[in-house]
Amino acid sequence: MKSILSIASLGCFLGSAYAHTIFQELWVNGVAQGHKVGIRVPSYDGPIENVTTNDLICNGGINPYFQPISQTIIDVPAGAEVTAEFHHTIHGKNPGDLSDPIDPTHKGPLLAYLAKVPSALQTDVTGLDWFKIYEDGYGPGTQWAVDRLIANEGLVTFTIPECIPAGEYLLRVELIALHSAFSYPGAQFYMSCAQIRVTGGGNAVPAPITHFPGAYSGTDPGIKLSIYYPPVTNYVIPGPPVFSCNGTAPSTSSAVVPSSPVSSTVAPQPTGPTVGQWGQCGGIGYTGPTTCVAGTTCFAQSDYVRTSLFCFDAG
Ligand SMILES: *[C@@H]1O[C@H](CO)[C@@H](O)[C@H](O)[C@H]1NC(C)=O
Ligand SMILES: *[C@@H]1O[C@H](CO)[C@@H](O)[C@H](O)[C@H]1NC(C)=O
Ligand SMILES: [Cu+2]
Repeated sequence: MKSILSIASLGCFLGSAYAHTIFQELWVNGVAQGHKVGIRVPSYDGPIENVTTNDLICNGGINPYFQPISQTIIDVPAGAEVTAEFHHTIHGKNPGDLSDPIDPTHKGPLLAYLAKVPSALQTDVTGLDWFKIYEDGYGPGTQWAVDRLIANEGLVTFTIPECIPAGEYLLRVELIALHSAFSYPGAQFYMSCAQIRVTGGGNAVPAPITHFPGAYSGTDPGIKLSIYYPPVTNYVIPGPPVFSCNGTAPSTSSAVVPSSPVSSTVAPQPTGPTVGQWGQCGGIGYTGPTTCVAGTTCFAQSDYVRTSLFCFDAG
């Protein structure tokens, strides 16, 4: 029960309840469009964890939409810079909340997709043709996209391609938290869809097209992985490559997937001390041993205990 005491010492974090996040405001060329305006925001900040459910499209299923759903469509000139603003709860920025915009353990990538729609206000979001317009994963160094989001106080900025046809679109901005992604389900998907009207534009046919659900699988290397051990060296962002008006450019993160030569020799075993069951094996500021004793896995047991990792039973 010693482990319980060490967990209890994290009490200052336990009080912040769930440490999730919501994309809840859109900026266009540096101008904020209003809190919850033009975005289908869930009223609860919990994650979607099932990659085959329709809730993965625009949220709002198990996390019912804030009511009334905004009937605003945000005008966005093609080629504009847009900024998605994330916060821990639907109530917006809270500088006193250590988990705003998201708890720092919730490391992972940020992605954005567009789908052209007859009406950005249509309620049915199934069966749409999505293309990816932005992704940010891991690196340089050990920085995740989420680390950059936190440093930017919840803001992530990217460009709406200047060549896409004018018209109404849903803009799906997504954060994937990987702190529990060592098994599936485990990765946490946080997304909202903004309702936009692209003006100007061109006549490009965006590609490749993907679908939600369908874009992700529970076995994708970017969805089922341990981000703690072995250290991540080459994170593969899930989903298709990013569409670019210059032609589809390979993602910087996924371009260098090693063709892992299979060796018949036994993989080198990590050296150094082994952490016993329930022992601490990682977390913010932790510098001790990270190898768990056989039969246990290093992870944060729940969102209540997010800032330290312990060797829990692998099963
Ligand atoms: C995931 O969603 C699909 C589609 O709604 C459903 O059939 C399946 O049971 C869900 N899986 C879990 C583990 O909830
Ligand atoms: C596309 O072209 C623009 C303008 O030349 C350039 O700034 C941008 O970096 C290019 N993007 C890619 C992905 O090659
Ligand atoms: Cu969370």
